[in-house]
Amino acid sequence: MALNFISAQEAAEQIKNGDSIGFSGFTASGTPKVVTEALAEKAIKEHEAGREFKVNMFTGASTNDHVDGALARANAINMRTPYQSNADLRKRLNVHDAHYFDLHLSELAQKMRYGVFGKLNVAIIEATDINEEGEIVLGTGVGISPTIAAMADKIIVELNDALPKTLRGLHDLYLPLDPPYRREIPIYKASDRIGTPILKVDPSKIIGVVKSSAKDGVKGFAELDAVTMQIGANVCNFLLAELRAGRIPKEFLPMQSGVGNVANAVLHGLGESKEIPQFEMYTEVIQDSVVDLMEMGKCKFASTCSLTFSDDAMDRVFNNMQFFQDKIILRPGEISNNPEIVRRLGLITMNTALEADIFGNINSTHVLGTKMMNGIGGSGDFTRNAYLSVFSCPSVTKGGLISNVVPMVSHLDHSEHSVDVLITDQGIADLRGKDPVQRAEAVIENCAHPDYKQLLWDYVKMGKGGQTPHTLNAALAFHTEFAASGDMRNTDWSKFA
Ligand code: 0RQ
Repeated sequence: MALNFISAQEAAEQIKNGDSIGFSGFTASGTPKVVTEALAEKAIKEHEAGREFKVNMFTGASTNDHVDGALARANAINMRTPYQSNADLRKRLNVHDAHYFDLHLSELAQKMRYGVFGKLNVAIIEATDINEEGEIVLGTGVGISPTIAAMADKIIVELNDALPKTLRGLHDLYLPLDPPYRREIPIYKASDRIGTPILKVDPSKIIGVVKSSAKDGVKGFAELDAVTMQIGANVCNFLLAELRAGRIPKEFLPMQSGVGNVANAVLHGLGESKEIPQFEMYTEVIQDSVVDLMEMGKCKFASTCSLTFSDDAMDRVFNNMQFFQDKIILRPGEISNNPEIVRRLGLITMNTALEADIFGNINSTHVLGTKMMNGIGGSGDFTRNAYLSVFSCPSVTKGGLISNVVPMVSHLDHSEHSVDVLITDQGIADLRGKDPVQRAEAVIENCAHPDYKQLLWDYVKMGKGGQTPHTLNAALAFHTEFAASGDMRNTDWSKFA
């Protein structure tokens, strides 16, 4: 069957109000770029004509502005899962214009296959290459592509000529059998290949191929500031101490690292350190710093779900595919984030908190307890199953008006049971083997900003006993004080005595 090239508008015309759509990609990488812009225009016209037009959206992780941004601005999103990081969508979901639930990324594909979220009408898949037999070479991110390609009634392919044909061979696509038939996923080291490099879809489901030329458009990193650099240095020093103590074997262990400036600073620090041996990554996202680490020979292999590189770093990789080809594997999110493999490989995981409490609980998602920032993403998949789970964040934010170390987190994503170490610009709190009061001491002394240390100690001392000495009517006083006066430092415990 010959490929049917259509315009983005023609593709959008095939999508109906209420449809459920699955998208390829993970972060901006490998995510479609043109059909959703046309879909957003269609939604706006439908709304102007007084008709309802909203769709349900399933993705690997966050997307790009062409997807979440355009559709959020058009108010065309009914349901959205599992993760987003777009400012316009954030506004919509915090007022319930869009019904968003964040979900551990590794769980989405299987839940979709079991039918938890109903039928999938359309899959929109970015491709580097496609042939008439329905063999697709995916782009720079995989996400839930194998599952949505198998489930959707119709498939729209965005064939992107900005992607080099040499991407062929980088992907390793594997769909596990669903329970009760699942066997072990046979990955025993980060570089094991277990699947196929090509996504095979039923060609009769492909309703059209839309041409595109847009790059992923991932932004480069801000210059590292003093706080970020200090956090990065603290994480490196901690890992070095663990290595010297033999708690990390001399061969090192594979690492997962979240996204953002802190993660970038940590990886940069590891690259600088002579004592850290060559290491592998088993992670969901690799950023620019990993390109540097590979070029300098420090990172010998990365298994990931996406290449979240700035355009400059992507060009460096695309222009030197011979070098990178055998150092990177791109896997589906349900494999890159798979708890079984994370536990088997003994990962060191490094993720970011919005706030941590003195007992080691982490809030990564809800600003001041109510407003969704992004979502839990893959942080729970990795943290809960890690050999060594590290969380980091600055000790304060908004110039010190907010302490990121609080008596009790205002929303819980990662509990004290899953968090081994907390690291801020102030220092390192190793929480392993400590009871709640010992953890509180480590967190307050080592991680809290000096402006907040006494307040936090006074909170602990106010407790009337129990294993975890909370004072329940005061536990969220930092947050209520910020709401009242705009400065957590004004918290007055005498009100609660
Ligand atoms: O506000 O935007 O107004 O400046 O929150 O904070 O310090 O810039 O942090 O960009 O590294 O993101 C946890 C959100 C951190 C991210 C989170 C305010 C602060 C700023 C952002 P502004 P920073 P980052 C891999 C694994 C969950 C998913 C995950 C995340 C804004 O890392 O989404 O880990 N993690 N996935 O001022 C109120 C506080 C605050 C606060 C910070 N305590 N109270 N506001 N802010 N702390 C990736 C994937 O899963 C794909």
